[in-house]
Amino acid sequence: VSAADPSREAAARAAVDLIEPEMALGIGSGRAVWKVIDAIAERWPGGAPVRAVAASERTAELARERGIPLVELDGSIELDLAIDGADEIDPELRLIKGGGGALLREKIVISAARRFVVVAEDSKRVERLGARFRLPVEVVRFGWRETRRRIGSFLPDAELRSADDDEPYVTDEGHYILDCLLPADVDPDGLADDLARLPGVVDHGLFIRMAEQALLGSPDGSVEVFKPKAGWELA
Ligand code: A5P
Repeated sequence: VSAADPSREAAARAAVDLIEPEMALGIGSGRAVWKVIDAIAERWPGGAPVRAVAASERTAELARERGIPLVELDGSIELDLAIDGADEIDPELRLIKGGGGALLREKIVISAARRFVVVAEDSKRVERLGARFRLPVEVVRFGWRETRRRIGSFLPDAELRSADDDEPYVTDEGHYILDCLLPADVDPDGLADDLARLPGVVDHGLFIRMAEQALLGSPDGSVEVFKPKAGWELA
């Protein structure tokens, strides 16, 4: 599924230490959480004593292969812990996610969980969101060029994401993704509100005041538990 990366593997092992028997888990998508799935299977070779909701088809497939029982978000289940990766992490533990295209389901799964822990390589830390990564914005296909025009009033550089065959990339929920360059002076909180108000925008890759901590792995196998500064509150 993914190339070996000691930073990612260290973070994944640390995440498994947070899992207790009988927990209902939310499992996101991406290389780091796929390593978490491997680490769960190593920890409980006879089958993990947990239930999990998967945020992407790929994650669901891998979880099934590794013997992790899957459940649906049926409106009654409350998840004890969501574990997911990130593309960028800023000093306030605000995230950009969606590099793998699963941001919408990821946000739904994370929102259904009491706690959300990020699993990532330490190299995902940035001083400001957008420093290295474009912000994915998921839009409905109908009138997407008009939606892009309207997003352009605050994010003028928005590229339609392509799949390997050069056709537009389509998410698990059947939408397109616009990858948007963030201006250096962007206010992520204000931007999240502006995007949420636009018709045609389904969701965006800003995950703000959602994570309680990030487990950040380094190439030497060490893991830093990163929490935002005091005075900061979960939404
Ligand atoms: C998937 O859509 C993303 O939100 C991932 O969580 C993010 O891209 C991190 O993925 P990696 O662990 O593969 O870097």
